[in-house]
Amino acid sequence: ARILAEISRTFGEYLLLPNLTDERCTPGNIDLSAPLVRHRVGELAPIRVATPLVSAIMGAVSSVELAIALAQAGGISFIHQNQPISEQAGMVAAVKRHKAGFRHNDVNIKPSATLDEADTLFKRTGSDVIVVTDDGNPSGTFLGLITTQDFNFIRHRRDEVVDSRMRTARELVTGAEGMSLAEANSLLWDSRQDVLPVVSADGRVTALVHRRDEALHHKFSNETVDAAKRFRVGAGVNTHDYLERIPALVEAGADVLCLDSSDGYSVWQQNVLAFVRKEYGDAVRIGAGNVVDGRGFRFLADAGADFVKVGIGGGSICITRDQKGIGRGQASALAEVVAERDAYAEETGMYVPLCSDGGIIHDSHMAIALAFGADFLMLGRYFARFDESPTNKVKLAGQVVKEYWGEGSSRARNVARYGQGKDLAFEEGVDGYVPYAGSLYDNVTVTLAKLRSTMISCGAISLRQFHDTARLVQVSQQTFVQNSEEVQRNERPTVA
Ligand code: MZP
Repeated sequence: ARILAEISRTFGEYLLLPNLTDERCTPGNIDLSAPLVRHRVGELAPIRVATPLVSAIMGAVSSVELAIALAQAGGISFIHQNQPISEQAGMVAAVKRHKAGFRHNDVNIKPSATLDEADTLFKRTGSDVIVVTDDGNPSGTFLGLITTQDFNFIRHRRDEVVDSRMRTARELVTGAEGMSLAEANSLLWDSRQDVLPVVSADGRVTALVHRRDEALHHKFSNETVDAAKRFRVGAGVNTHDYLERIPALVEAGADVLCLDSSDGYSVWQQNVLAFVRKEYGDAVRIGAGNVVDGRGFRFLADAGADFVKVGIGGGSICITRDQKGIGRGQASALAEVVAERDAYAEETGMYVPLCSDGGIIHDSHMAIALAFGADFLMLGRYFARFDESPTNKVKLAGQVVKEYWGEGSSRARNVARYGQGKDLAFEEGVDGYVPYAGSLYDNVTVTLAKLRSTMISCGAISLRQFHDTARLVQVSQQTFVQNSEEVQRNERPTVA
């Protein structure tokens, strides 16, 4: 064996140093969009995400509900492949059936309604926005909008009627069909509104563009506002049944696929990538992985992977390092693969984005991973804590928690990912609980605010700039041990 001169390091071992913060560095100016798939250097990727977060290809994480919520927040989910093809395709189709345009028909109110009535309507519909029309019917003339945000602001004046509030919204918001998403984007920013109504010539609201929907397309898009826009969703595939699974997922409308394996440096992945290119050319996009070094990256990039996923053994539920002795600290893995991605781009003119997968314990680790050069992040534990994840919420020792298990646990028995032959001879994942944290949208909003704030301190207004200019230092062993103990107590999944 050859012993490499490296100490394998993880995210918690690094801190960022501030760079000069200048006038450009305001939260509204921070662009968190990222390329999802390969593209020529200097061009824009054909698929981008407005938010650099994707949810893990795991049964305990990526449900239909979570996929919709994450798409609204500007990221993308990957529906897991450890289930019959028809069921996975059904989940993909269920996400695609939902319209990104907001349904407004059941959330109308008259200007003479009281704020109490508006509150009841918000609660009953779970909606973030109420359309005010002259007669309270969807067919009535559009007068204004109230958002939950406005409502929270005026909550202490409950005896007032809707009228006084919605006038502000009416002044600030205008919209029309045929407006480009770039125009919608600037209007949303300029008006500081979360919602833009699309109004037909006769004054009726035909759709609403929510800031969250808009985030899907971001300012690069030339598309026009369209009430029937579909949410984006990804899907995991494996190297066993891909001849049947891939066509079914493509048919169901999956926007992007990803090979799901703990070790992607294999001819099996090369075969699948070759199949996709031969069968679909560039019409079907597929990521591959996972790898932890430059060799693995180059192999998959050469084989045609649209993005490459980095990480072995760093997942919060993962025991691969204990069971098999394989893995690498996520920070060290990223550092090497990032250097290889950049060298590859230089040599070939082709930029193959990197996804850092697993091991994000604190929100600050997201900033560290992106500073290291990851294009976007795959998260399991983070999303498993939210209402939208598919698992049970239970009370454990007085604390509300949600179930979370690894794909290599005996509960999941993901044989395509972890099996030896036809079965799972030993476990590579644990079955446990994570602290319940509430809704995805609320949590992602806070997480992104932190990320923007970090980038402001580091003087970067885009992720590309953050990659290029971030400066990282290593913390002392003592600090690291202290942090790890805290993390162990509060953040790691509790094993059942
Ligand atoms: P985390 O966000 O919970 O730290 O890590 C999620 C990642 O862990 C997944 O995207 C996947 O790569 C990996 N994973 C999933 N199941 C297992 C396992 O059972 C695992 N060992 O390591």
